[in-house]
Amino acid sequence: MAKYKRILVTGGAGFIGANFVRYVIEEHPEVFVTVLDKLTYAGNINNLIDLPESRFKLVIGDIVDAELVDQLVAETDAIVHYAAESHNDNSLSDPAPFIHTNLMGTFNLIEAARKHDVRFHHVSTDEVYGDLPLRKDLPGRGEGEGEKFTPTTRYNPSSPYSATKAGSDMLVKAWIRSFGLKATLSNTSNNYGPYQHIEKFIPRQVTNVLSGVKPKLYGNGENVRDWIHTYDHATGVWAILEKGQIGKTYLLGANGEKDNVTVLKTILDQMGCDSDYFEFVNDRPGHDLRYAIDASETRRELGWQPKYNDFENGLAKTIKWYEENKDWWIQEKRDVELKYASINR
Ligand code: NAD
Ligand code: TDX
Repeated sequence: MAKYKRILVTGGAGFIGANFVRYVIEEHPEVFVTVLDKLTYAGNINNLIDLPESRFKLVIGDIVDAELVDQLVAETDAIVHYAAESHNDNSLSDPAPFIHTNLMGTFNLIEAARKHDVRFHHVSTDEVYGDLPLRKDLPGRGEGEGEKFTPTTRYNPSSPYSATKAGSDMLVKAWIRSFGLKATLSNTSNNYGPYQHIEKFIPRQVTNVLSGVKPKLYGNGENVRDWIHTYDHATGVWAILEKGQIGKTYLLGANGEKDNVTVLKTILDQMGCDSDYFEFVNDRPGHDLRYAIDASETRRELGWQPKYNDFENGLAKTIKWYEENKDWWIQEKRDVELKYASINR
């Protein structure tokens, strides 16, 4: 039986939030989910439209709206906070919405959680730790070695996005210590899977191929990301909500380190394209080199295990989803690419 029967999920119409809502509705029949989502460009009502009305409600609104948040938190047992401005490139061209949502929004939610003494889970990113050196740059280090992020790694964010996520983590940590907020945090590596906005790396390249456009690789393609399937992120957050220790930070990752050029060549291979069917474009300013998560403590303590341990298999399913759900992304494709073209990326 689930510990919390009424859950408020912020950002539940976005990529990871919607996958979490779908997981809860499928796997935990006793739970009722309320989604609070502003439906920004990244939120999509179609991510939830097929879910049963008896199990969930969508409230369209801003997490910065104190009155609305207070009202919703008063009638909930736990909050899982996904809502955020989430794209690094956008944070470089216009940081203001990141300050609004990631900082002011989180502040507003933890104030309401404190007032109503409600359990709070804060969803964050490994980007708060900054980046790690590429393995090849480490003298004497080979494949499978090199430092990874742990829950005690010093915060060192690089972009406006990651700085606001770091700030939101700090707010939650301060509210835990100073006000006894019943909160946990999770810092997770790069997610992939269905319903991811086509501005992000994997869906952008898959939909480029499907649109007859060459995929675009930033810089030299050597940057490394540590991929986890969004389903595994959902089960990890659920395990923390149910069994996590109040006040603690948990790292979620699936040992999925790959450099961008390798991921792209796997996509090209799986989609039947030549391995050189892509172009290098301008690099992202301040582009983090490498992320890598050490999730061993989370696995040990909570007994959580990712299901998608075979990245190629998870990627193939993800590609198939974009192939089968063209209606979901096709209308936005032109605008997303025009925006990238304006910054030569
Ligand atoms: P996303 O951009 O796909 O979705 C964000 C959702 O939040 C959208 O539905 C949007 O409408 C909503 N939202 C934005 N501003 C809002 C506001 N002011 N009020 C209410 N709703 C608002 O993002 P995502 O990739 O699903 O990321 C979700 C969370 O997970 C974020 O907190 C992000 O920092 C974190 N995270 C993401 C990744 C990743 O790889 N994408 C990895 C680790 C952590
Ligand atoms: O067209 C592209 N070409 C390219 O080479 C795009 C969009 C990206 N890239 C590179 C940049 C990164 O090295 O691919 C890598 C992944 O890029 P993104 O999908 O933009 O993700 P990233 O910047 O790593 O951040 C993601 O993971 C951590 C999420 O967007 C964040 O919300 C999360 O916190």
